[in-house]
Amino acid sequence: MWKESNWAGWRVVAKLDPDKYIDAETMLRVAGAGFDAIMVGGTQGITREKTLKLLGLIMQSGFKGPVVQEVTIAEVVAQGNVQAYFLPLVLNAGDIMWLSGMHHQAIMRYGDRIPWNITLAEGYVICNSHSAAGRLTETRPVSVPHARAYCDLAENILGLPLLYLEYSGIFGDPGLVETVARQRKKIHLFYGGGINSADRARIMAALVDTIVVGNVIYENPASVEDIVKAAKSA
Ligand code: 1GP
Repeated sequence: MWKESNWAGWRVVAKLDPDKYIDAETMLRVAGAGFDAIMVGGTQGITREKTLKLLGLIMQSGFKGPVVQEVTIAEVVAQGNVQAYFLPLVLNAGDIMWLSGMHHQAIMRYGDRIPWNITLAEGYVICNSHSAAGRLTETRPVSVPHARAYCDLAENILGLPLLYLEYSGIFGDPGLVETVARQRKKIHLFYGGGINSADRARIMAALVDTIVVGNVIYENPASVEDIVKAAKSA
């Protein structure tokens, strides 16, 4: 497992999608905005070529922090080009492939070559069932009691280091996020979804350990510095 000291202090992370076009100016803006890390990953249209191209752009941008890959397809692993691999286990997946099946297959195939010391398992709860990830993994809507139970499952049964509340594309329910945050003992909480303003960043960053910022980087790059500042001061 990738050592906690490498990532537990992150407050705000940029998530860049290999399937989305990013221009050099935006990339420079992201590099200088103060993000604690860049996570590369997405749900649709992910290929090795696109992933390596994006990693090349990040390298050219001069970003100083860690760059990690969230692996959703075992065949697309950016060997040697990232500091760590984040492996999502979708706890509320309707299709067990996304909970453990893909992981099992990948280990069967690449077991000897997996650098476990730089991998990190993430318990994912996909709260937006209409998002691309929600549709792909066949999740159902998540109520507050369900979210609490998934947190218990992640922390007390599976012993995962990290739980990611994923609203991808929409701003989540701060009540649900707060309930999970209050109930957990020590599992690290990521929140992602719909953070497109400093206010939203402040609200969620006050509740969780780390917020993840995605779409707004492409839709309104001029706002990222304020979002990062807000997250860090929350
Ligand atoms: C997506 O959680 C991230 O995986 C961020 O979501 O794109 O809605 O910011 P947004």
